[in-house]
Amino acid sequence: MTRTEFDQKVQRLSKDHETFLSTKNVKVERGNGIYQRYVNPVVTAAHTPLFWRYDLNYKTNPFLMERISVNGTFNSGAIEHNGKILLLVRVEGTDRKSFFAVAESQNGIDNFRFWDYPIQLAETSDADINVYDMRLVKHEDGWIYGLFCTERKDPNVPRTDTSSAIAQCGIVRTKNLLEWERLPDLVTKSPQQRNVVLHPEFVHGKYAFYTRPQDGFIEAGSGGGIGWGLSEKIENAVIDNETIIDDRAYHTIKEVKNGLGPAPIKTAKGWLQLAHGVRNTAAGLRYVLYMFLTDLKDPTKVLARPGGYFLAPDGIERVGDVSNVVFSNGWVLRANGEVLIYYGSSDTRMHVAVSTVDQLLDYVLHTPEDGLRTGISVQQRIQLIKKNLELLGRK
Ligand code: M1P
Repeated sequence: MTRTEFDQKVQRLSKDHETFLSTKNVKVERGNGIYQRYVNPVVTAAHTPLFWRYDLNYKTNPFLMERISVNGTFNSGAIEHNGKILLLVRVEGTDRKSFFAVAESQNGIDNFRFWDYPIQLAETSDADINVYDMRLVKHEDGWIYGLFCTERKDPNVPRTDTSSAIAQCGIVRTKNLLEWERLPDLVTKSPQQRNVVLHPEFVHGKYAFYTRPQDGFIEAGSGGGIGWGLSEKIENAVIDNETIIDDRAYHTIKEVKNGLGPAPIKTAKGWLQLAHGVRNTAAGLRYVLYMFLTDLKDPTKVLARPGGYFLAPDGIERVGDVSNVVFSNGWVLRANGEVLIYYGSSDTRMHVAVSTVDQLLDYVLHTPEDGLRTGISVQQRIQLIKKNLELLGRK
């Protein structure tokens, strides 16, 4: 490639990238009345800046190759900050390492653009091998916290086992999303912790955490379920007692495991909770999202548990690096009551679904609970059919 051809190709790449970033997102035509999906993913690997991937110098990259490619952009924390919607994206390189980077949009639906630099996370004395799935929460103590999974190789397995890892909860805090202070990792009695979320308010004057204790890195074992624990401090957070507030259960959408999504949203009727549930199938694990409502004063008390899934992989969402997965660790409540629900699909890309607090409360309060057996499911449906047929003048 000549210098001129190189320059022309860079110009073309930049122009195409700009066109791609400014593409307007449109609503999926038919919805389910609970939320509104959008046609395009909101953040993909192709949204990352060209200068993150290409060496743009003709002398050192005469073939204009992508030098350090990006594999996926998914499982993002979310926050409204200074009137903008910010996603704290899990960006994964082709080397399998994830890192965090902020992508910003005015409306939260399209036009997400990454800030120039990813976050340079400080390490503890035990360096993270991989980090992912940050939950952002504005706590009533005035800080914005980021709780994420930090993964390190399990030192207690035979040398030949090159896969076993230990997952724990890392904690950072910031006021501006630019400078981050790393705090010591959360200490609990569980050998594995993923999907840890900080409750936005003090409970009994303490920091309150949603946890997900597990025996193994993949297998819940004797652990599992969404747990809850209190810590006196956040600077050296320790949970002595963990209780399970939402367990996994046989023949449900959370048969194998579950975990809380983003920090809950406070409403007049309780804390709206979004979580993921996992079951095993012949095609592998299937991850779906589900919701429940907890008591305002006692967030460990579940007030409503709609049965079944709230959102499952659909269309393109079904396919990716880890197929048949939807996972959410970020949502934003806007001043007008709108809720922007961000979810990653198949560990590859980010999407948005839009709802309102009123719709979500209606959903959690009026969807029948899982009766845990077919007979009850049929009765629930027959009740609905009868009511409707009476309304339609048919018996
Ligand atoms: O690959 C699916 C998901 O697996 C993990 O979730 P969980 O801890 O509930 O099994 C996480 O690694 C998550 O990032 C990933 O999307």
